[in-house]
Amino acid sequence: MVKKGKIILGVGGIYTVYTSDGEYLSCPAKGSFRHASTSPCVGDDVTVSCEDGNRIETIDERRNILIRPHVSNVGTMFVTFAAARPEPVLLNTDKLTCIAEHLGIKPVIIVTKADVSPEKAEEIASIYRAVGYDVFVLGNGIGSVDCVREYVKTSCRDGVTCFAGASGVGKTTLMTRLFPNLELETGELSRKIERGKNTTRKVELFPLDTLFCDGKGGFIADTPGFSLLDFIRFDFLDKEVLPNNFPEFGEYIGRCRYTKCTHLCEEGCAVVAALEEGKIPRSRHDSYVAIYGELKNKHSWENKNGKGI
Ligand SMILES: Nc1nc2c(ncn2[C@@H]2O[C@H](COP(=O)(O)OP(=O)(O)OP(=O)(O)O)[C@@H](O)[C@H]2O)c(=O)[nH]1
Ligand SMILES: [Mg+2]
Ligand SMILES: [Zn+2]
Repeated sequence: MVKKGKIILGVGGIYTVYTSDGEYLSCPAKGSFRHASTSPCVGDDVTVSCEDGNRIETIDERRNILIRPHVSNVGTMFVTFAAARPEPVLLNTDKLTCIAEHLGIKPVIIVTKADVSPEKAEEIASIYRAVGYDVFVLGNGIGSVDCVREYVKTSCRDGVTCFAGASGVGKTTLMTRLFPNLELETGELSRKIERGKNTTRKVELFPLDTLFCDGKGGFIADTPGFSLLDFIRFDFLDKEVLPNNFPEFGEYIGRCRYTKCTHLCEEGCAVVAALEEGKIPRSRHDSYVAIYGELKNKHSWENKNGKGI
């Protein structure tokens, strides 16, 4: 007999699979995955054979896969950053939205710790509202966690919704406020360097039909934050397609004087003109220029290696 399900956790080669009948199976994967180019990942839809003990036999084709957080079949990414403590780095946020756009994932912006710096929180939120993204501003006593829960319940039922953001921004705190029964561990910031301490150490998916008791599918994942220092690799994209991952450039691309316009600073560039007229947020174009520079400097052999962060 075989069962279909989704990998929701993997620890030391043992995977927890949530089956289509709402059962949790704990099982290893068949040995041959060790030699194959594809090995099981949290988020994978799999077949488990149930003769002589449970074993993952096959992995369905993935819709996408992220390297960090390491999770597949993502439908929505909650790009999370704090208004302060740790200080927001918009370039990293924009790298995340780019990665999401490139992989067909819907980015949703979550600004946390608005209580610490309300003006900064609003300033940043307005940038991403201008891009056209859904934005939530939250903090102790600010914003509504109920609205986020309702959003998850109604708009995040297709695939996996995962948090992504630096350590210490408050991803687990928000997960716990959304779903108090989960009892997840949160951590203080390091007092000296005001960075998170990587409190969350694994990606674990929670089935939304168990959280909302409505049988409508979808999963949500808390994830380990990355430290700002190791968030550098960004080499899986070609610079030619980079503008497509900035949706607010969309209506201007194609209106530039030169067909090969890079939209960095050329004469007659419609994107740069829109920037100067205040129609494109400056920080977003700054990120575009910075990411373009990184992609230009990479060696061509590097860019086909991976698809994630
Ligand atoms: N003032 C304030 N503090 C917050 C808020 N959200 C989270 N914190 C605090 O920020 C610290 C880090 O929160 P976590 O939820 O553990 O952060 P995380 O993003 O899960 O961090 P990692 O698991 O390391 O990736 C904790 O001390 C939280 O209490 C907020 O909205 N306002
Ligand atoms: Mg955490
Ligand atoms: Zn241009």
